[in-house]
Amino acid sequence: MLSSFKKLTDSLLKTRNSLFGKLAPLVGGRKIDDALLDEIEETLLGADLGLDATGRLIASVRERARKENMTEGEQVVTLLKEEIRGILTSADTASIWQNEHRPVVFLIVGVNGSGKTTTVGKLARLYSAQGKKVAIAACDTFRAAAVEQLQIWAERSAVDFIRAASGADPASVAFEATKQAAASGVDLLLIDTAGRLHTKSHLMQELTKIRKVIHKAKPEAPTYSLLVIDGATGQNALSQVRVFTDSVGCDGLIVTKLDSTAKGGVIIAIAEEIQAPVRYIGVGENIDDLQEFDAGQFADALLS
Ligand SMILES: Nc1nc2c(ncn2[C@@H]2O[C@H](COP(=O)(O)OP(=O)(O)O)[C@@H](O)[C@H]2O)c(=O)[nH]1
Ligand SMILES: [Mg+2]
Repeated sequence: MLSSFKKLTDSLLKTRNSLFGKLAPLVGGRKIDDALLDEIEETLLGADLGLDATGRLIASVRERARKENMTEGEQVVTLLKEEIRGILTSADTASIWQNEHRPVVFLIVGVNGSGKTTTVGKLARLYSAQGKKVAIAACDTFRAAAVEQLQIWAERSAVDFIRAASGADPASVAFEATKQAAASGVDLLLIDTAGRLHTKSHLMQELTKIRKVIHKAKPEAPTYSLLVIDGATGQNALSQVRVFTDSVGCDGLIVTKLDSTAKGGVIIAIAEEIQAPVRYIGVGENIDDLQEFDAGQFADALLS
């Protein structure tokens, strides 16, 4: 089996190519000057680091190069590595389990196709393998196929599956699922929801309602709204986070499909501009391809 770091490094290949694959030839044999910094800035923006993080990185590189009397272009790469490590922070996801109340509820939200259902399946595997009693509930009640897709994931990890009659109101499914999970000693209840465009306000209100009824069903249950973002979304990720945060709150992000995009640098933009931490990352389509986000490992994988 691949080590998780090797898996991460492999999955970030495209992003590494768009970032360090471009930086290395750029700085080779050059002196650090305004022209070089401008070109580096363009490369960072092109790798989806976003305006804020890019601005901050270029400013610190300029400042440190001056203070530390650096003149050689190659030295910029080392500086950037250190500064990017400074921007990324790890969430203390392990502390979720320190709350003694059960079930812990993960409400999985996001736009269509971002990877919610797949991520629910992966989370079920991750935590059932750690000995936790996991249940999955399907609040994506619009499509029968969506419920079946989820049931298959539940079977793969042999976890409980709480299903609703098709066409049932998503909030009532969430309410019943939370009650059932609490009554049957479930440690982790994963609630999958239908994809929704963050621009459709009635759908966003439905999420607010789902969050409310979970609280009503079990007020002490530690509940986390986790927003799933397709890593290939690039800068649009930031506006998705803002809108979802307004309706349902955002206690963490899950960035998926890092294995198939060159835009993984968006995690740096997110870390710079967004309060909510990245908690998990998707690094492939298989059930084991989910990792707890580790900022140090990510920076190392990205920049090596
Ligand atoms: N390569 C890759 N594909 C992923 C990942 N996560 C999800 N997918 C794929 O993205 C597509 C949509 O996933 P799905 O979970 O149905 O999205 P949902 O509409 O948000 O529930 C599927 O084809 C998944 O296999 C990932 O981390 N890496
Ligand atoms: Mg789905």
